[in-house]
Amino acid sequence: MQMTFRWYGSHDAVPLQYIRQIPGVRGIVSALYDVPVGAAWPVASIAGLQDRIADQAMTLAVIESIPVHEDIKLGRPSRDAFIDAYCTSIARVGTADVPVVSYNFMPIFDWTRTALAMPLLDGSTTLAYEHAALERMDLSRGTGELPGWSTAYDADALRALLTAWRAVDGEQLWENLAYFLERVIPVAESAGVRMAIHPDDPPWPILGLPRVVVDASSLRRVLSLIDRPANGLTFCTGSLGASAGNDLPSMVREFGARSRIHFMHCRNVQRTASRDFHEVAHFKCVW
Ligand SMILES: [Mn+2]
Repeated sequence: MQMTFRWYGSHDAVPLQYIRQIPGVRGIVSALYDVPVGAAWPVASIAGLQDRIADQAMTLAVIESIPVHEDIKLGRPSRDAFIDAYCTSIARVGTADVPVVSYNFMPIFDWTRTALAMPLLDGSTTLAYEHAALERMDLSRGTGELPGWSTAYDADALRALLTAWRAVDGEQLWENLAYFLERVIPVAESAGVRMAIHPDDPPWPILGLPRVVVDASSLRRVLSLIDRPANGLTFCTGSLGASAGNDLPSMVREFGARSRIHFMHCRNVQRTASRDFHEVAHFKCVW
């Protein structure tokens, strides 16, 4: 196992030379943040990212993520061109010797929270999710109210997307994921790249949108879509741990024994109601 740390590129408040100081961390998790979703990643940009990381005596260990275009998730006819571009990115990442790519298959939004700076007793702040507060949000003017997504979609764009998603239920989303993996996994395999799907965060439907990668049986189903080593998991303890029904140790044993956990997110969450939680430190301090 290799310890890694996320770096959000040159605008990250934590520079690479600080990450280099964390004991045991020599691998960086990053992405190209200036490539539009759906476009193939330029070879020179991948190399440039690797060079910046190598300058600090670390390596680009995981790409998180190459985002999946909404047309692929919706199963629109235009998906084939976007899947071709995705495969080009995967092949180029493999040529650059980056071994793991994390991605997710969540409709419209990926991670969702209702507060980005909830104060904790020790003076720190944390991300929080309150399901009723999310469902109360007025998205008729776009994503302005949604923390972390305030500038993502204006009213027209969001309305069009929500309308398109009304025709796609959970089973159709599974079909669209299978279609994507059937084309991407063989390319990843021959490029030496392991794909690692991130579970849905939070692991339940939100805002009327389906979410299907949520528990042990759905992770099994993902792996069975294309039963190859290159089709694996990002085991996110924070996402999966938000659901009380998920027995994380048994899931790690099961999927670890199958060598299909290619990447882990080791976050901790405190559940405060069946669908409410906030992120907490790994070691609980009593003040
Ligand atoms: Mn995660």
